[in-house]
Amino acid sequence: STKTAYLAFDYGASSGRLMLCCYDGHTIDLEEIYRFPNEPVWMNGHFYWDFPRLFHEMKMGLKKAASLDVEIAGIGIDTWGVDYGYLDEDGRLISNPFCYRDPKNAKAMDEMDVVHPFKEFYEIAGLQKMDFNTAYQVYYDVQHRHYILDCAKTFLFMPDLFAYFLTGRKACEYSIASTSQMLDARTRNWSDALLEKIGISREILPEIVEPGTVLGELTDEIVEETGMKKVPVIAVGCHDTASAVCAAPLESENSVFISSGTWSLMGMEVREPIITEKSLQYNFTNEGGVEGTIRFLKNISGLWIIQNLKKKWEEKQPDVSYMLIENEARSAERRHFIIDPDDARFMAPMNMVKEVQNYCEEQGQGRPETIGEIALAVYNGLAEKYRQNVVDIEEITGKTVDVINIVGGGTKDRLLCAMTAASTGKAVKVGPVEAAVLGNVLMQMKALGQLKDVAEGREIIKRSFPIETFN
Ligand code: LRH
Repeated sequence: STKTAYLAFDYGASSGRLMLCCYDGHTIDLEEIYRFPNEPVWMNGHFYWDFPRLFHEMKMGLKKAASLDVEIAGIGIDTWGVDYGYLDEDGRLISNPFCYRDPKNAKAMDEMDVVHPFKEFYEIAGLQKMDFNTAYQVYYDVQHRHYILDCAKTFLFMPDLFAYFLTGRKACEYSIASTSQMLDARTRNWSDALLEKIGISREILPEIVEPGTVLGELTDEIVEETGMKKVPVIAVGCHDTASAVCAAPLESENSVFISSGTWSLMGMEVREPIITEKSLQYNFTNEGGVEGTIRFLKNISGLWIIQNLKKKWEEKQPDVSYMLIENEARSAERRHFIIDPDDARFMAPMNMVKEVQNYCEEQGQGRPETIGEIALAVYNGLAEKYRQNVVDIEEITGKTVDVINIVGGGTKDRLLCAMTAASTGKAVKVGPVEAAVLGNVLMQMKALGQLKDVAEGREIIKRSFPIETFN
């Protein structure tokens, strides 16, 4: 017999996956049917995403799905935030999108700061100051690559680009657009005042659609090429973090989430943006969520540093696994090392091992030497960030945090989960691992009338996946 299923594409900064998700009226189950690497390409001083390859992989995934004995009800796409591309008048992609770790961003931010103080942006967009915010990247295009804007007819974010090439529909989904620093956080629409400061024309910005909007069906060409049926593509919470928070089994208004992966996105789900002197001072962000929510959070560099340490260690010791790193950190001899994971030097260094060692030495901590000591410096740094963040959230919102829900791939790091409970003194609930994919599916189900709302979806998640508590 055939089962009804949903396809969720989840693109992360180092790999992408296609998951097949089946709902039987009670629980959801997931199966990874296709996975591929996503490596930014360093070329002549810039980092680019290899968009045509990523789109090719998308079609390979669809081919695989078409070969299975399942009825596909919908397709959803979520990706990392902020990055984008331009289409020309014939709908062709003008240039490969830059990767958010591109070094031009820091320069662009400094340039824009001189002309337009950050505060003017914060008051409207309510976004944390990060040099990769789309606004700075677009400012760079305006100042240094104007030839691209001269022939650009449409601006789209990453997930919107994929959806466009699958369906022909040009739209910007709200949650991904909310990472741009080009929206008014209160009206949830493009801010003319900010667009003017950046110098981008409103005309190339498409309409903003809510998570849960059916964008359209696969084009005939895609149907022909992949063997899929004419399945609808749905704008879900297209920002991976929006999808992850959508699936986080938050139990009260006092719950804090950490969407843990390459980044740690830590904050609260609230009804209205919080844009105050304090939130500005503490550098908190207001991103858009599903069902009209605001994700009031802080971007903290997450397991990125550990991922890059692992890559470096693997060069000499191919059997270095995350498990080994965790165990080494647990039993490290000297335990005082600590870094600031958000220091810009850890954004894209040539040698992460040396970067961590040098940081500790420069800070007068001595030099961590073993895998365990170096990894522990990072874990201590993250746990300290989480602790401080809880204090800041409580001060800004006036709420007392009861539980921290950790979701996403980073939940597999049990040392980090345990250290989070220890450093914050809060109860920590862990799971599900596949939060972004699940949030993606919930919004498809909602769009197709299979689900009343996210609250009901979160109940399904609690029934379907184990949630573990760390005290
Ligand atoms: C996490 C994430 C995060 C930021 C960063 C660029 O994958 O989406 O929320 O936006 O990537």
